[in-house]
Amino acid sequence: LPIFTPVRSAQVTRKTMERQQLLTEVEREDFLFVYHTIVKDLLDIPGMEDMEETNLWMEKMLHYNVTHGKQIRGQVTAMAYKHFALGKLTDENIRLSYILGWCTEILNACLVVADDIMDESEIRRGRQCWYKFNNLGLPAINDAMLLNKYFKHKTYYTKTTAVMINITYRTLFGQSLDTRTSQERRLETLGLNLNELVNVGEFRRFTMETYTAIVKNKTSLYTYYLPFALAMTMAEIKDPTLFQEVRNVAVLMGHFLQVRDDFLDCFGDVELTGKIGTDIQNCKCSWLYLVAMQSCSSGQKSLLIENYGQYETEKISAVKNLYNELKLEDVYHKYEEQAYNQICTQIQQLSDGLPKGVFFRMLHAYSLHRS
Ligand code: DMA
Ligand code: MG
Ligand code: MG
Ligand code: MG
Repeated sequence: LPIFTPVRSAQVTRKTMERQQLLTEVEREDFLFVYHTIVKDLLDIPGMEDMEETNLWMEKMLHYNVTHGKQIRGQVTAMAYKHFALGKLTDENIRLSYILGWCTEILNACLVVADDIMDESEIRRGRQCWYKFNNLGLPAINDAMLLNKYFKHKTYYTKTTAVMINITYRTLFGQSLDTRTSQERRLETLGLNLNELVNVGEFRRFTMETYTAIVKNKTSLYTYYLPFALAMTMAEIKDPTLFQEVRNVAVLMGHFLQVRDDFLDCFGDVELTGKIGTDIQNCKCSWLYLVAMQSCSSGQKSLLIENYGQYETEKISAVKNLYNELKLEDVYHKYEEQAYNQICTQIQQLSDGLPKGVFFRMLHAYSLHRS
């Protein structure tokens, strides 16, 4: 089994991150080259000759949002396709799998641009969030255009499009539940007497069950299931049990990733995560908050409820201090080790037809960043 490396900011250097590559350097060059060709297609729309300046702006917008991540989803789509294609592995099919990979990256870019608006974030990947400049544009760039252009005559066209749409929907539903859960919680906190709240115990929606549903939909399916499902669909894998196995392990891996993301929102080093946390003031149904609520005294509980979901710096600090008092960093590291081992066991137990190595590499590639 791969060696377990806990996420402690001091221990994780850029070098460690660089070692966790997916495609080889040469393959990554080709992958990027394909990006430049499809961007031309996306922007070169007949009848838009009068919009040259806007086209240039769109191109800039795409580069800003699509190419600056680690491209894990896109690379995994390509790697998984190489595994599944067997006799069908031609240069042309590899190029098409790269295009599918870029579809997952463009989808991710759309999702994070919108997510940063919803979460009122300031920076992403170490740079200003896109909506701070201009929130228009990206959602108009449609994966459907790419799929239609390159895949419409392929036998697997309808299915890949359906997978893309289905998983996009699931993600938007997850984001909707995520946002509404926070909004309702905030309203409840403001509208109800504090003692009453503490006596009532948990709020209706702030439970681990809700958390699991949010995370499965907003993170796991598009991050871990989509790249494999697209590759398998392109390779015309028919066995539904294989898709189900991938889905199951994707849900576990996504949960692990989001718990880490929630942890880093508060405890992460901005230099390494490239973003500044907003979960506390945004009243997020975060793993840290749920664990804190489970393990604190009734006095600490009122303090937490009183200070959570508000913008004042002192209130945010009060929540962070309480997280420290409750030693949530240790609780997280225990969770991480146990969940990591469980995921490794699950990957080992996957059917022989599935690319275990790609799952492991993907698990490790996300050791720090999510984007
Ligand atoms: C976001 O969860 C999920 C999607 C679909 C982008 P999040 O808001 O915790 O992500 P981040 O911490 O990257 O903003
Ligand atoms: Mg966010
Ligand atoms: Mg969010
Ligand atoms: Mg987050």
